[in-house]
Amino acid sequence: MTDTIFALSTGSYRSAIAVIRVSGPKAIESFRLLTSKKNFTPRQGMVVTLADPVTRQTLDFRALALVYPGPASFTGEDTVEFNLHGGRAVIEGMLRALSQIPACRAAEPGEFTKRAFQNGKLDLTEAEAIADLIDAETEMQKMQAIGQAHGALFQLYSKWADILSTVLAHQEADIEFPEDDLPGGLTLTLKPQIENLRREIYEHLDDNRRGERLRNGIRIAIIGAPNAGKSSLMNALARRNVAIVSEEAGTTRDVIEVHLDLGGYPVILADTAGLRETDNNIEAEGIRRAQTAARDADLKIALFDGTLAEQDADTMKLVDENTLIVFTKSDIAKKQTPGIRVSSSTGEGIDALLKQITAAVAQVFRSKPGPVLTRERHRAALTDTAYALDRCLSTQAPELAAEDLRLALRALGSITGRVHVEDLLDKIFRDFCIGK
Ligand SMILES: Nc1nc2c(ncn2[C@@H]2O[C@H](COP(=O)(O)OP(=O)(O)O)[C@@H](O)[C@H]2O)c(=O)[nH]1
Ligand SMILES: [Mg+2]
Repeated sequence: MTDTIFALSTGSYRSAIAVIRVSGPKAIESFRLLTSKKNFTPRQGMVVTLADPVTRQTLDFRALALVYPGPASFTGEDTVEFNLHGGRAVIEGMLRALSQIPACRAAEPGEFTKRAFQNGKLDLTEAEAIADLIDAETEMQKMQAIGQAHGALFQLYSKWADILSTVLAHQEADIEFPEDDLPGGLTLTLKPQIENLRREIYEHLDDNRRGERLRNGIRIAIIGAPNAGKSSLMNALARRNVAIVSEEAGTTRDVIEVHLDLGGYPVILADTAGLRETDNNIEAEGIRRAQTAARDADLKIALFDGTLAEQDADTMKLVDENTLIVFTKSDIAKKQTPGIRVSSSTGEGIDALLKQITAAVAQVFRSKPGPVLTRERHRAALTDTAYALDRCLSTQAPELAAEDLRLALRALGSITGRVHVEDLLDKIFRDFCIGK
């Protein structure tokens, strides 16, 4: 018999309300024990006084309890939600009382959602989307998570799995009842479907990793010579003093990062050590880190000191098509420079620069419509699927073609956790009238 699990579902201690959720075969009994009520109205808030079943001590007064009998609950099991007063002692007392009910224990991280998956309430991509929604810090992260939670990926992958399983069924039938001596491998009439599917998968994979980048944040590195004004610009963009500013060259050594929300996109902005030749070991390590940050960045902001006649050659070497070129210290620069001019001292050009950065970031995500894969896990499984289809299309043996289709289905099914090849074959052959 499964354990009954419970956990505090709301955030940290001390809030107006705290929600404790209980799920499993003993959930309804826990409601009865703690409230001394015999009856309940399903899915309707009930005002209750909670008392420790053993000591009869009051745990909370005028709490709210909701009972969701399974399977019509999030986990699919009997579930009870207690809305308590959010004080530390109330919560601790309640958790202790629950832990003393036999076969009840504290839930492990993610265990409610795991049970929802195991009971067929959602697929793995939807479960991952719930985690992403809870972690979402910006609007676009939220929208991506909601799209996935609504089953955007699940529907796409299920559609592909249906195509694959139908083709596989026909291939199996052709092996069982071969028609004359047609060429080997995948049956000719089935080929176009697999070629289309394979193309769709490769197009879906060719997405500039934007789903993963949106989950993890877009990396932007500020690079430039010592004293170009990198740390000053970082502080101006972040609107707070995160990096030390000094006229002493070589002040910044570690890569300093701030998280920004630009137009709903999550951005990790990194200030780096100035690029130059140095004998100082610590500074040299800082410069190595700056170069790594520049290499890993989705976008670079290359700073040139607007008061200098020459543009720094080390910085110039790192400029590519994903680089914004910015001239600093416009308040004291005499020379008229082309491109973006900013002053971190007066704030001139900072808003314009922010707009340009936001536009460049939005550009990264501009793309064809349709659901986006959001995890390396999805990418790896889809790559396996596509490779299996490559092999399926090139083999000369019908049995090997069928085996490759089966491998493709299995890889695809591992993304949603829903498709099991054997179940599918059973299902398909049941309405296939093969015993004719
Ligand atoms: N007048 C003026 N001075 C600036 C500006 N930005 C930076 N500085 C000065 O330039 C020096 C180097 O700045 P810092 O931000 O530490 O440069 P970093 O080495 O590239 O990080 C400091 O003395 C700053 O006060 C600016 O926009 N205008
Ligand atoms: Mg600096």
